[in-house]
Amino acid sequence: MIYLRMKKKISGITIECIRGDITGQSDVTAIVNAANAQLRPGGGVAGAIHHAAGPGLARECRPMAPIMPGVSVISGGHNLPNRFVIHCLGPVYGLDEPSDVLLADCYRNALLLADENKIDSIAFPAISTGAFGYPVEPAAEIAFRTIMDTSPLLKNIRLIRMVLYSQSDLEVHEKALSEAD
Ligand code: AR6
Repeated sequence: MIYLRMKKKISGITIECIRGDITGQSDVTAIVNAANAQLRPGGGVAGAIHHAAGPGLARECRPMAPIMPGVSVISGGHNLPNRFVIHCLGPVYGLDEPSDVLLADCYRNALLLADENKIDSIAFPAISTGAFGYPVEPAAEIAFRTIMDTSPLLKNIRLIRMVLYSQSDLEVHEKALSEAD
């Protein structure tokens, strides 16, 4: 089967979706962590990132915690193949309100922080759609709408990748990306 990677270009920035593991994105400068407020390892994406990065990541993050929903902070990549990790606290669906605004804040703040740090390429997981319970369809629409709206402000980022863990999440995101403008 020939697999075509879903891509779109806006303001000179390539936006794409792939199926994969966020810790396996060795060709991007920064990966985004779907963090907890304490910036501790935890499960899901955060567990995988801290496991791959090693204990130095949690040590570096400790003084920056706690963070509020929608906020992003930056650290080094430690043993990851990426130079930086941007840690975002997504909203817990139905608890941190307004969830849609807070989820959009995550994507916007992560992109602006990356751009300030002269990062050229960044990979995101589907923030809040795991343990935090955000339904994947609206989360995908918010992610791409915010990425599209923020892209014209970015001076350094040239690649934005969404990394989806399951085939069904990939399909939902491909549809949302094709419909976003
Ligand atoms: N690579 C890419 N995507 C992944 C990976 C991976 N290695 N592992 C899971 N996903 P979650 P949240 C998908 O729960 O909802 C943690 O315990 C997963 O299928 O990691 O923001 C933290 O400590 C889902 O679609 O993040 C926090 O307490 C998406 O990534 C809390 O969970 C996000 O799932 C954060 O919850």
